Amino acid sequence: MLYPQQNAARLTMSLDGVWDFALDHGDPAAPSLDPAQPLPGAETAAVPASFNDQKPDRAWRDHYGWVFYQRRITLPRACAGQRAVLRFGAVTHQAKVWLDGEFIAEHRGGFLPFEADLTGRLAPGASGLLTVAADNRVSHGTLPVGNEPGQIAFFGSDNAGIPSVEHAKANARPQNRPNFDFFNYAGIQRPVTLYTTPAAYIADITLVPHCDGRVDYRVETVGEGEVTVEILDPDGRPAARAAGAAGSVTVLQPRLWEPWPGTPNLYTARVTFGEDCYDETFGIREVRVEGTRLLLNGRPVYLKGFGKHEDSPLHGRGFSEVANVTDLHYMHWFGANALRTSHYPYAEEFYALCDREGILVIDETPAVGIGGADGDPYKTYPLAEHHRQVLAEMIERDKNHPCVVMWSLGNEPDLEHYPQSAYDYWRPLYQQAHAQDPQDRPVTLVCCQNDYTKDITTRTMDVVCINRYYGWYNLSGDLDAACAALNEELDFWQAVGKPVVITEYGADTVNGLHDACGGMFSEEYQAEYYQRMGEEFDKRPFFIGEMPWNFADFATIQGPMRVGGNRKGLLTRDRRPKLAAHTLRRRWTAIPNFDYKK
Ligand code: GCB
Repeated sequence: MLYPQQNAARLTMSLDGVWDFALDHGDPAAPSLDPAQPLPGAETAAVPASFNDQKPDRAWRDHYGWVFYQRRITLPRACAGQRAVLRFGAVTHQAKVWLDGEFIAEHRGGFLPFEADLTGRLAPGASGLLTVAADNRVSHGTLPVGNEPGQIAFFGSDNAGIPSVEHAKANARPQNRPNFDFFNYAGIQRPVTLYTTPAAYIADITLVPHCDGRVDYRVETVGEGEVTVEILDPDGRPAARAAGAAGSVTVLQPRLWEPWPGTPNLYTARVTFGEDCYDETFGIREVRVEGTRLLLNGRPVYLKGFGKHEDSPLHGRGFSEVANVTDLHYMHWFGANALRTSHYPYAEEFYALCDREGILVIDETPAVGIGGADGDPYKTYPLAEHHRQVLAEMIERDKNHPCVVMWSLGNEPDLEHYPQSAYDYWRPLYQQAHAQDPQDRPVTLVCCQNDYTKDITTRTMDVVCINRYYGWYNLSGDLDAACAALNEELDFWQAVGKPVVITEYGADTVNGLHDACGGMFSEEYQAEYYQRMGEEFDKRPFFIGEMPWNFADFATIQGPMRVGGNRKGLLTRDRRPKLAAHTLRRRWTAIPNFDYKK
């Protein structure tokens, strides 16, 4: 799916701004306000953003079910003869859209884009009433997963004996019970755009670059016309040309895309088709796994970076370009080169930024929270089809980004209690990712701290990604014991013979809390924790990446272990470094991207 682009053939009109807004207090089974009428008692909400924090009111913050957004839109007369499309970057978690009361689109999954074709529905020069309903409910049938109403569930607490945030809310008023540790922000969280294309148009572009300069391409079109493709080099100079909807072009002396502080060289495929044109940016780079190494452009790369969230004050999970740019500049400050889009696909604009800033991305589906206290989730949760859909949509959306070097099928599902069921569920998703991705990137699944000897799924991934909290949720405060347990586990993975990345490890840290003895929650503990863990990672050649949890403090559901959210950030939520940020910065600025582990 192409990102909306303003160019010589296409017009983009932002619909972001202040919209009318109303909570729907009706039965959440279906939206109950009349989409053809002005919203009764409408308030205001900014788009894009999560609605939850935009008013100091528990009714907004803790709402359960549908909310409505509304505004008028106009298609300029200048768009006559063009195709007009309405595009939502993401509406969380489920959306229904009406124009003048006519139902025009719906979408499940709160972190991926969808469109509605307005051609013929909205005449050039006319305006209409656009109404969007968004449902924030999470359940066994959504990704991310929520606990069902009435069900007693303790998030994480039954999982290998790790105590975590308590979410037992059975028999309480209808409310979301997320089975995940981030605030269930919702609403129109990403940009809304009205864009045009010529009537015959370019529908999609697929690019598969190779380090020898060959670029395989495929252009999907609708209508009559001829396709041409011109490749522009990173300086904007013509580098190769081809005609036809599919084929190969070769760039001489290709300038490869490399992570920061190398040069993330970006080429452009300038595609024309009749009246239409589109510039797709790409990088020439290859990624593959060989033995216990992850090879980028044929060289063993070491991942230094973070598990993150889309989370910032005021915006909630809403798209914030300034937060994204600031975060990537902080990544450079840390000497980091990688991140995981924990625990959902991020806004498209973020990947474009990572392409440009040279950040390696593990791109994750919103499959978090599969498992709990109530039996085999793979037999009882109605998820498989939806999971296939979001994986397909994510790969479709992100397939051309050079920054994306791995797909993550999900985060911390139950892999231990029903090992065969788990394998049977995840295997087809692994195969789907490989079959669907034109660049055939490595595929992983991020596994929870568990009895790794029982888990038969993680070891079948291309890269083993482990979340481990030795020294925090277990062996709390005892870093000697934590290092010993980590080493015991690493012996196990060494025998498996795959590359291993630690995709989460960390310690909640209250900024400003100091302790001469380095007790838990203090800045000293966090700093010592990362120092000690790093020393252990360095002893293992197959250990090819470290991603502290988390880049910054972030909002969560309320719980006895969350003091104003999850405090494992290396930065505070308003992006100020804690003591350990300097520890990591010293470590990472001394670790090269390539050949750190041979
Ligand atoms: C995890 C989860 C992450 C949590 C983290 C924690 O394992 O993947 O979503 O936030 O632990 O801090 O408990």
